[in-house]
Amino acid sequence: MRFVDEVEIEVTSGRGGKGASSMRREKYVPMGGPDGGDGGRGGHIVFIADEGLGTLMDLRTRTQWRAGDGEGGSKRLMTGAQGADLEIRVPVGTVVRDAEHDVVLFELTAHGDARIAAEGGKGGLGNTHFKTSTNRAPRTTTPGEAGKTLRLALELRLMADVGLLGYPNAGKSTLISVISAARPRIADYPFTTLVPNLGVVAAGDGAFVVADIPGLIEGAAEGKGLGHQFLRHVQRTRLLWHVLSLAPTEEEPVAVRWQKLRHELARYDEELTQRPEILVLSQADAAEPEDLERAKAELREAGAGEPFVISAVAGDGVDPLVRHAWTLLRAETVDAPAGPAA
Ligand SMILES: Nc1nc2c(ncn2[C@@H]2O[C@H](COP(=O)(O)OP(=O)(O)OP(=O)(O)O)[C@@H](O)[C@H]2O)c(=O)[nH]1
Ligand SMILES: [Mg+2]
Repeated sequence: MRFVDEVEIEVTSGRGGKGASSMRREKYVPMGGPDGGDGGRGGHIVFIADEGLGTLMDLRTRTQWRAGDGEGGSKRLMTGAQGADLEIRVPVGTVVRDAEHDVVLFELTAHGDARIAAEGGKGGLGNTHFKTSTNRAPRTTTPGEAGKTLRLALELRLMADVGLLGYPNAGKSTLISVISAARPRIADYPFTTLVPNLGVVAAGDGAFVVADIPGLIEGAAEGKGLGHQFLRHVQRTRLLWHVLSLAPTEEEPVAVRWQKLRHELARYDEELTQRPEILVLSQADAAEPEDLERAKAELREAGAGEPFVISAVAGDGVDPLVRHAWTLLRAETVDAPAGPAA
């Protein structure tokens, strides 16, 4: 599965207006000479990065885009009006590719970045340009240049804000399935999730993206289980949710599992252990109250943070977890780390 949002559109820049053919006519000026103005240029197709947009979804409903045509020139050297540029707003991080020739044209990397994908055709020349010593009254003009039509593939690499970590069966996929529209496979055997899933979680007046990856086990660095290979998907996340199950079937104490998984993280990338981490005690409905208290005490003793306690199945504790993540992400107290693309 690729974490990209992709859409193909066709754009056409505006045609240039044609040059005018006109002779100056004024009282007492018998041979006024040519005064036909140039045509206006056609409108450009412009892409603008807008941080208010998170996906390319809006572009799916419209596949043809046209900028305005330039107007023809007129007498008295009047240049025709420019065709209106067409602005297409896209999320920051959108890569624009010429789909026909499969070349990247540009990438919009910051809010407000604007790039022209297709220039409008040049306006034609009015007859004034063709005046020579031997031809003082030319009628020649040129038409405006045609607009350009391009097939463009827009690509946006979705970046997850939150990375889900945990042992197999911790309940990661169940959690993402109750907070987003993602429908990953869920089952009571380890390694149900074989490829990462992304879920978009609505929160407050916005949304954030959560990446669910296959469970990790001790020895992942040596390739045990599915190994580390999917951790690269959480490298660019800003926040980690470390999910620890309270189910009585877990053999090891919660704090031991916490430490082992942190150790595996460090072996993959030390920097990941510095990432803000939210502990999530899951499957609380399956635990006795004293087991929950013991788990919390263990984590405290091990120096872990205060956990959020949830039951994804019952829906308990999930909203506060989502709200908390949103507050952190929103406040940008957690910075986007640099790192290889997820
Ligand atoms: N009782 C209870 N069971 C849960 C809860 N959340 C998940 N489970 C069960 O735990 C098992 C594992 O859930 P998954 O969501 O597949 O776990 P995972 O962490 O994605 O597992 P892997 O993909 O194998 O790493 C399933 O049988 C779920 O039904 C919960 O809140 N309460
Ligand atoms: Mg799973």
